[in-house]
Amino acid sequence: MGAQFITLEGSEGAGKSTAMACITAQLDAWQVPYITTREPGGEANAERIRELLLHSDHLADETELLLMFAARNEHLAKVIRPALAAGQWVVSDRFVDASFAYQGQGRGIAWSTIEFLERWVVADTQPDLTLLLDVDPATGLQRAAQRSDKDRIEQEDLTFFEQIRQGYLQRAEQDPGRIKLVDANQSIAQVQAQIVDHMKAFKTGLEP
Ligand code: Z5A
Repeated sequence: MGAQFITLEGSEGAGKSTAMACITAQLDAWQVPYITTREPGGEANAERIRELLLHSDHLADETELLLMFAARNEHLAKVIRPALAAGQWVVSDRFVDASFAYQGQGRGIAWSTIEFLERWVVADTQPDLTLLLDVDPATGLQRAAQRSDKDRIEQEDLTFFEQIRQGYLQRAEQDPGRIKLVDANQSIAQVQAQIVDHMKAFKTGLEP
């Protein structure tokens, strides 16, 4: 069983942090070597770009998209590809699907533009499994409201996060083999049970 690339996606307040803990507990149980990482960020230069992305006063939508891919390129070159090549599984909190959902559906940038960047930057380093936490945007925003300091993207309104959800669902429809939907409106225990089921099914699919 070779190293696998797993990504976690979802809109605001979907519960990614909780889900990440559940995924790593499963990997620990299987005793596979892995690293966890995140986007935007996951590498020194990419983390500096993250700062710019989340805490600048204003960014043009196109700049936002290009910075996401600039950070992703650093992340892929210095963290993701070397880890996979060394036999480590990689679990990333967000990856390229987020660009389609946020910059594509949310900001209104043509998917064909993002697909071009995806072909160039991501190339064949596509995730093997993506768990998409799908939550009703109003519920997600309510959960996230518990957080005190919202970054630039988190300050967007409900309509924006409804678009994000549609973007993610459209992506899932295009690639149902890779992107597995998790109903994140349910309780934490139920969400975790769904994640474990998807992980087990994924591993079974890898076995000879
Ligand atoms: N972004 C982008 O635009 N384009 C891109 O290409 C990429 C990213 C890669 C930073 O991401 C921003 O970058 C993000 C998208 C954009 N902006 N937004 N919005 P981030 O992943 O670092 O930030 P985040 O989206 O704000 O996620 P988060 O803080 O890591 O996690 P979360 O999923 O929103 O939620 P959480 O912290 O795990 O949970 C929120 C609360 O809900 C917490 O109190 C939990 O205990 C609670 N919770 C969780 N699950 C449940 C259930 N099932 N029931 C009840 N309560 C729950």
